[in-house]
Amino acid sequence: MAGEERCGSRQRLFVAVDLPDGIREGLRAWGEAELVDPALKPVRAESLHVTLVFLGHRETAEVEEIVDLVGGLSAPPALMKLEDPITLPRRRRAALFALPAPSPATTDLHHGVVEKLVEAGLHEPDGRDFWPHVTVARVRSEGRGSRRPAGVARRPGDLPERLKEPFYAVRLTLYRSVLQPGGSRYVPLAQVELS
Ligand code: 2AM
Repeated sequence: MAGEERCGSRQRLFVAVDLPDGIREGLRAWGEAELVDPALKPVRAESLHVTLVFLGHRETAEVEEIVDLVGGLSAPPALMKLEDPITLPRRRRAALFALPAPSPATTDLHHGVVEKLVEAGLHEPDGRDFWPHVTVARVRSEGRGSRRPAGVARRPGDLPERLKEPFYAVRLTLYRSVLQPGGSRYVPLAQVELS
């Protein structure tokens, strides 16, 4: 994905809420059946997450401070649920497929983490509303010099009811995004259990 690579010595960071293993496994099985259109690049099961705060590219000294701050956070488990896939952007050709993940607890957690990062001078919010979601696939570009997303003929079907039951997210992780052949890998730099 564009912009995933390291910029000089800087690292691309984000804080995420991890999904329980059972949910990731369910989404992997659903994705194997539904994210099959050749235009789709499914997100690997181990990389599925809800982005809590996107931090962009950061210098090494800042990365250390962010690791310390995130490692010292505490919060209760966040109740959330997943909804059927939607496409973004809404009015143009789909560039990604995501599962909305409505969760007041995760929204509270987002505001709390943002506040702590801002207080520490480690983050400037972009002013956009927080929208909890799980990106399950991105769409390849049409190719031949065009960056427009390719058309998706076989759109993913709905989630099974089992995957729409509420569940608790139990971990918060600071990730570094590293571009590798075959897609970005997310390397955990700090992790806290929500308890
Ligand atoms: P997405 O799931 O909506 O694509 C790592 O790239 C994570 O950071 C992804 O989950 C991605 O969210 C999120 N991300 C990437 N660029 C972002 C941006 N400019 N603003 C907010 N989140 C971003």
